[in-house]
Amino acid sequence: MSSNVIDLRSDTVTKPTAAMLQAMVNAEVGDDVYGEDPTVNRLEAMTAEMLGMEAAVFVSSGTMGNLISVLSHCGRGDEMILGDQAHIFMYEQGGSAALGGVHPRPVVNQADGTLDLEQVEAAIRGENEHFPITRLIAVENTHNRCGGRALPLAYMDAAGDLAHQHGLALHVDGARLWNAAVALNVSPARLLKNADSVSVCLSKGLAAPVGSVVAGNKEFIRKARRMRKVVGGSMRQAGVIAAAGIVGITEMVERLADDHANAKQLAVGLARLDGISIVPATVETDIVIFELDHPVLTPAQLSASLREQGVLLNPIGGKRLRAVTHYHVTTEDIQRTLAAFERVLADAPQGDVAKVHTYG
Ligand code: TLP
Repeated sequence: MSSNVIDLRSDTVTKPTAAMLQAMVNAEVGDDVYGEDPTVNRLEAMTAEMLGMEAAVFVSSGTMGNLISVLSHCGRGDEMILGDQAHIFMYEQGGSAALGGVHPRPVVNQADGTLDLEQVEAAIRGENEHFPITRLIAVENTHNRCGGRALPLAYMDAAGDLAHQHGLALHVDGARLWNAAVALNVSPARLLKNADSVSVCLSKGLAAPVGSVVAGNKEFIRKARRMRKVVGGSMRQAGVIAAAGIVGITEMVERLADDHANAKQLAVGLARLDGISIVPATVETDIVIFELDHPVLTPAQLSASLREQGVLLNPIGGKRLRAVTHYHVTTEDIQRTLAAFERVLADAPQGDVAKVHTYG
């Protein structure tokens, strides 16, 4: 991306750091299907330790991490309870249903990204031949579509307790668990104390080019490795990319606090603009979701006009748009972004909606 474009579409757009590129060049590699890639082995061991889990497996993406986790917990016809705004439910092509026959049971996500645990408990199936068998509860931390909210420690503990009381497993879509840990000032391992599995991404805020890690107990990871193989996800000299992941988990976690501060600054600035609504206090990490309430401009038009000003961000349905801060976004970029918003909103026609909608 040219240095004067501010790309707020996602933290997935981050490019590897110089240290990552160096580590990739120097990576010791081997055939990982034989368990012989020392760099992959190191990434898996280090990540498992950071997450307080017995074992881990390196996968190509967050989507694959969630998929093989769900397929390792659930068989065909089993049910998984998850949020109606969960990435697994919204954005993964229903892969666990399509490929694994796992039945999703969505519960409405609350604004803070949590699921009401009473509703979750009510959704757990009793013994009855009409019903699928509930096996899994999945939560997302931080919660993407709920604006990057960090699910609090007490909630994570309670969700695990509830799952275990009913003989279920708790999976955490921790694509941005690192952000949650930094925002809550608690270790990732502590956040996951009651979780049975987690998928964490290396390729979002941590800026590694590729990859996610799934962690859990040894037996779960044994199954997850099998599932990775069946979905075609086993890699060979993957140490080349794992090396960047190691730099990510060792050097790039603490700095996420800078992304959070920039996101907050963006939210505070946006809240001052007519036609934009957002409550800055709800911005806890790197994701800023706001609503456009303008007589004429649609989110798609706002996004297109901002693009002309060198600012990229995504409409995400209804009146909502999403901006995500990351390693390549500076505090000065936030000021430039806010200035671009001001220009676009000032230039937008203020005509009445009825007239605009009469043609076409
Ligand atoms: N999310 C992407 C898009 O798919 C929406 C983004 O730009 O935020 N879990 C969560 C919570 C995610 O936000 C994502 C990516 C994933 C899983 C999937 O990760 P990848 O893209 O590596 O498959």
